Amino acid sequence: MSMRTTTNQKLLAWVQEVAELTKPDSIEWCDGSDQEFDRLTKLLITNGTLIRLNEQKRPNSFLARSNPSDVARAEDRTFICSEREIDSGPTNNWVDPTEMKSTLTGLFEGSMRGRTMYVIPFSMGPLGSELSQLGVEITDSAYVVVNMKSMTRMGEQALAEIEKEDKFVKALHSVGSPLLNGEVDVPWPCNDTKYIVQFPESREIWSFGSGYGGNSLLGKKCYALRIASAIGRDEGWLAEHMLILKLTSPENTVHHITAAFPSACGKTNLAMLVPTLPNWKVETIGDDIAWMRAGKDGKLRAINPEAGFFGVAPGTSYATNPMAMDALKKNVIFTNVALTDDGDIWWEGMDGEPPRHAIDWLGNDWTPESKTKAAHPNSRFTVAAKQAPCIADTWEDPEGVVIDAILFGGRRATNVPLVFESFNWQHGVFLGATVASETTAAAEGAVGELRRDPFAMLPFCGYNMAHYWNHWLKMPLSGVQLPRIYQVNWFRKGKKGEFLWPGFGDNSRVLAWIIKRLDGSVEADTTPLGRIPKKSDLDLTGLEISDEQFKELFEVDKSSWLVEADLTADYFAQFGKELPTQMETELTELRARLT
Ligand code: TSX
Ligand code: MN
Repeated sequence: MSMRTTTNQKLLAWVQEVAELTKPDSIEWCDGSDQEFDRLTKLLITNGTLIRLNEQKRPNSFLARSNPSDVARAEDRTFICSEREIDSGPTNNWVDPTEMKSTLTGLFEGSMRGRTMYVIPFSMGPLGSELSQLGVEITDSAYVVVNMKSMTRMGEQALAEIEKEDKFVKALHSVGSPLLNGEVDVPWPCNDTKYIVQFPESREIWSFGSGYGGNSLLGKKCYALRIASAIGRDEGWLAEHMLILKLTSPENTVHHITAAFPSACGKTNLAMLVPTLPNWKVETIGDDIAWMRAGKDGKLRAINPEAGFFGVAPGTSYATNPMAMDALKKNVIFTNVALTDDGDIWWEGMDGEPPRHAIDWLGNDWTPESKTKAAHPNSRFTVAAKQAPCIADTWEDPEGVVIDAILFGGRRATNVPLVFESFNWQHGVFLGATVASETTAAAEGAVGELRRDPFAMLPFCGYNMAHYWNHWLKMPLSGVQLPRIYQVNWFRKGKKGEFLWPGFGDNSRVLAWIIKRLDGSVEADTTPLGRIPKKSDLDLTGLEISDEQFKELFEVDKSSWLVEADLTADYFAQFGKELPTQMETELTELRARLT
């Protein structure tokens, strides 16, 4: 066990302050070593939190089953506590920071009794990179510690950086389940009262009551998106909910693309794409978050602040994402997937036949005849990015990679073409601001309704969404060389409800067209929405896509787009006078192009 503490007075004082408030039995400073990981996984197995998987089939891998009430991020319990309510904005929950601190102090009072308090120094981004940011998570969950080892650069070296820089984000987490009077622990401690709170001005995170994912691995959504977006606003850079991929053409030209998609659009699949176009190659820089700023060369450069993938398991297969499947062969923590009789894991959508029998995510017997799902739909894998065979050798470049194009996409059965190019930066920002998915199940609201997810940042923007759009609109003023912006839609359907585009590896055809546009080697056709490919420029070799199908894929129905423009006006209205006038201008110009 590491006995090191720190020479950093700020950190030492904060750890002491938190310990006095939360009253843990003991304090451990995490060093991020393999020995620490082994010790904590053994402890978690003893406690029933983790099950060790079959060492032959899935070496050094584990299954956790959460409390059934703690299976996802808690958006209605997520708060942006800025000093002024207007700086949180209409799409975030807001409480006055002083009031919230007082509520949280009450909840954290004695919340770690009977538990160990872990101090996790971490770096978001490669250690020592000028684009990276430091943090310390204090948590009473050993499950959080072992997940943070894959998801961030944590431990000894991060602590050394913190001591050098004397600057870090304070991220405090408690499952909110003290063990009083020698009470025995449960496998997944949590609390029905949950608070996921960001203080953007003081750059602090307080999370209470949940052990799951983005609620508890505070480097990810809370820091790398909510807090970092506020830092980026103040410092002139971008913290985005975007994958980063490296694309190499048959001629060996290299481009980098970032892409923002709402959930359930297959972001990780795109980040790890295996192109069907011969001799094209996609390599992964990141699958979820991009931090972007002007490099010394004046180009927009991006890093992936994370060190691992926390991916949705169901639907991941050799058919949809072979690279992810190969990354998951060893050293994985699975949460809420099914356990097979041979000590391996299974989830819906995996290749081949379902197992004849399994233990489902609730710990109950399951067979293919069961009416329930074996794996929770939001079940996850946690794995180090370096294990993916498709990881780019430049993924940890401290300078970041030059971004050539930005993609926005949603899940749209209607209206939105397979791909189109924005006319300019401002128009591209309008595309990002209006991104939506069409609801597909009654549970999501009326079927076919537009659910807006601007920049895929709706639950992740640490300040007023309208101010965030303004921040994007101001980017050209910095003089940075900006990428072109595209909208894509893999999900358009034909009249019979069939997908018009094969998607997956064939999306490389769309990426290849984008590269031709960037190189200036092809003209495009202009529509009211933006610029679309000429049929001869989109490489459809080997696909059976008729002229009729192509037309349907790219059709712009003016009357339904005028209806959509009205919906956009309604959606913009909630931002009141904070809405940048450029967004009004773009909507007016769209309507003019449609009439
Ligand atoms: O991830 C997806 N991508 C991006 C891949 C790089 N999915 C899965 C979304 C849920 C996470 C897709 N689903 C994509 C896609 O491009 N496209 C579709 C829709 C689709 C589904 C199945 C088929 C075609 C399209 N075809 C057959 O089933 C044979
Ligand atoms: Mn995400």
